[in-house]
Amino acid sequence: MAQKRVAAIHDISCFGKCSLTVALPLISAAGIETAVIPTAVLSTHTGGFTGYIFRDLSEDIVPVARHWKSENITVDAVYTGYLCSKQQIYLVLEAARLISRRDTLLITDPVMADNGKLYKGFDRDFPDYMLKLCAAADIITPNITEAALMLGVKYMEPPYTEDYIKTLLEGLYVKTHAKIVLTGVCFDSRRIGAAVFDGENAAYVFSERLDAVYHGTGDVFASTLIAALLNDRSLKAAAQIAANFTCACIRRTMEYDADMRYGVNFESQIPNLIKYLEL
Ligand code: PXL
Repeated sequence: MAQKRVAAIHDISCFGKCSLTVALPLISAAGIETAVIPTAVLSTHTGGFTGYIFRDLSEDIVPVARHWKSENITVDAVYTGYLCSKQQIYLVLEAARLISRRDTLLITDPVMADNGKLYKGFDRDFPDYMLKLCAAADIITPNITEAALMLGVKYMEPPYTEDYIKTLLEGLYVKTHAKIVLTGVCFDSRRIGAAVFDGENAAYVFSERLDAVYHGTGDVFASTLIAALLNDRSLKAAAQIAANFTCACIRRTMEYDADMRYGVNFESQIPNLIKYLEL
């Protein structure tokens, strides 16, 4: 069988493991070719560093895809993450269209917010635009904040009720018709994980809830989910692998005095990812 290929469309944050510097090693380690379309280059991500330099690559997004198309290069999945402007939403939709076949999956992580707040640099109406991209996607992986912002529903602090989680899942399904993997779901202080919704049934996957927060764990989760999906796991099984792997990365990082802005030590856990995937 031919090797599967993903196009990862995110920024490159040169320091502070997230977006492409997470997606590329993790998906590649799982045996999947990972082509990239960088949306911007930043000296660091925007979460806690000051004075970062930023180069917008918007004008190259569609030409890269057009070139691939002229070379008959298509992909099995398009994985979109952090996008830095409303205009990039439209550019990414066009790029995805150019490099997709009928069976290509569009997986959108609507990276823009956490802990009830939009990330630095986004206008208040950015979630309305991200919702358009989610409506074109087959699978979306919002966290609770992103789901609440796209729906205009009040953000709640954890622990959650199952009613609140179902309101988010059903609301997003009505607006996107995508399968949903909602992250950051927790009903008690011991476990955290994700809700998986296909429009009919909600299933939950959990791992241990650890008392530490690091940047980029959403990208670790989504990249691992895609790595598992393209290795023929069901969405629920892929979400369980992603939850376990993300937890293992956090646990390893907690062993030393790590700066939360620097991201997690996922490199040490790559052998475990390969084991979870039975590669
Ligand atoms: O991990 C998400 C992310 C990706 N890229 C950039 C970011 C963030 C979150 O803050 O700033 C540039």
